[in-house]
Formats: sequence, C-alpha cells, structure tokens
Amino acid sequence: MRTVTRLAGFAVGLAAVFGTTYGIGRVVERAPAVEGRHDGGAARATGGHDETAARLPGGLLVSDRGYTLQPLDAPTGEFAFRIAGPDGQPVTRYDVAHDKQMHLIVARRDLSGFRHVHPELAPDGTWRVDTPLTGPGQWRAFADFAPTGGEPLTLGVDVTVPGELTERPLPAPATSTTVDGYTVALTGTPQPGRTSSLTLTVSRDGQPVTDLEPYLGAYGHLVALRRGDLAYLHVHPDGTPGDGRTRPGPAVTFLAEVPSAGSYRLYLDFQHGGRVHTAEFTVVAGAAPTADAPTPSGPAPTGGAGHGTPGHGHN
Ligand SMILES: [Cu+2]
Repeated sequence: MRTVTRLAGFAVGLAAVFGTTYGIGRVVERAPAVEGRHDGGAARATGGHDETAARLPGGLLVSDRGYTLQPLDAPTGEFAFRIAGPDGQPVTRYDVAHDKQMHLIVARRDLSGFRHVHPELAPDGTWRVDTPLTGPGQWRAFADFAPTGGEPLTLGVDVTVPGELTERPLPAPATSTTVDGYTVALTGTPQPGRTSSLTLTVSRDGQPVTDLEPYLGAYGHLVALRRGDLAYLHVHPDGTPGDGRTRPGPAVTFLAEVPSAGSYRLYLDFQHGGRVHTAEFTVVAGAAPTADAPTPSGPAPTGGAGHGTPGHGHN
C-alpha cells in the first residue's frame, strides 16, 4: 500500500501535469482582477510569460509563472492550502478581485459536485475552508487569485476522496434547468475561438425574477469547465450592478470565449433571497459532437447542494 498524504482526512494525489501534452487552446483571459473593474471579460494582452503557459486555459497547471498551489495537511472537515511564490515562500498578500482575495472552486472529475467557496487567509499564508469536497472521487481544486504585484492566475490540483465512487454521466445538453425552486434558461452557444454571448434568465413559479442581488459585485458568476481536462474558464457578466444599464434580472448576460470545440459544464452562481444558488448546464461548443459528446441518457442537472451555506461570508 502506497503512502498517502493526509488532507482533511482524505488522500491527496497530485496531478501529473508535468510532461503531459494538453491540446493548446487559444488564449483565454479572465477579466482583469482589479477591484471594482468589471469589463465583461474583454480580452487583455498577456505578453512576457512563458509562451506555452500563457496560451493555456486556466486551472490546468499546479504551478505557473513561479506560483505553486500546495495542499496542506488539515484536520478532518477542513481543506487547507497555500500558494508558494517565486521565492518559495507562502504568498501572504493578494489583490481583491470580485470582492475576495481567493476564490476556490472544486468539482469532481466527472463534473459533478461543483462548489465555489472563499477560504480564510491566516497571517502565515495558509488558506483554510470547511471542506467543500462532498463525496468520494477524483476532485479538481482550482485556486483563482491575484498575488499582489503579480498577474491573476488559476492553479489547479487533483484531490482524491476515497470511498465508493459512482461515476455520474455528464447530463445531456439542455437549455433549461432548475435549482432550489428557480428555473434558469440558457440562450446562446459558445463558439470556439470567438466571443459568444450567453444569456441566463431566472424565473420562479413562472414569474421572472427581477430583484437578483449582487453577489461578488455582479448579478451572476459563471464558471465553465471543459470535459476531459477540466480547463477552467471564469466568465464575467456583460454589465455590473449600478452601471446604469444592467438590471437585476431576470436576464444575466455573459461574454464567453471557449478555447476549443467540445463539451463544457457551465455553473451559474446567482444570489436571491439572501442565498447563493448554482444552476448547471451542459453545452457543446463547436460543430458536430464527437465521441466526447455527453451521454444522452444522463440525468437532469441539479444544483450544487449546500451552496450558500452560512459562513460563505459575502457582504
Ligand atoms: Cu469566489
């Protein structure tokens, strides 16, 4: 039996990212991570980085541009990690982006179990959060952050939760889903290599929801994960609360650019009634579905259980 590192009571496996050949996608830039600046995810020049890494979507690397995501031993029920900087020391200073210094996203490799949480930073650079890993399987944890003085980054690491694993087929593409009593409709299809408009429309009991609440400075946050390698795309709304043109629902529009054809799982976080809800969709970008297409017989998508629990900590 091999030795495993204990993490929150779980065995941790680091992804063998080095030496792996990923399909090189187009540059996909997240929105500038500057507090109070939300420009709808407009493309922004990178330049100056290692070219291969700069052309990869986010979340595929555990170490990039000198920064490394390091899971730490933690008590059962907690997930802990730090970011080692170019000098090898834990990073302790971060810029605030979308109201937070650190966004931690987790999803199982089968694209189920998505959660988006905000760990607490200790003075020594350790980030801790009540474990968001809600069941056995291979999980991917994404740390989305901007070190002070550095560029925004999303690093990813694999985390294994032992136990009986029931692999869930990817739900079939759909243009409507329900979560916590809300119905969310999706219009628009992402097209590889170009900016596509995606609009999500929220209703409840047949009535449009027109009083969405700002969550992390926006009426919605959209994360897309690519099937196969969980490339991470954080897509931001076209418009922000208080800009004089963006209404609090029922529609929230995003500008998305996906790096390749293929299947993606979309996760929309929105806040209403003081709680955060997560609506999930499968979409297929590009032309004809291939062997990578979703399983047609998959169950209807459901929302992320337990999202918006106390302690999520948004103002
Ligand atoms: Cu976040």
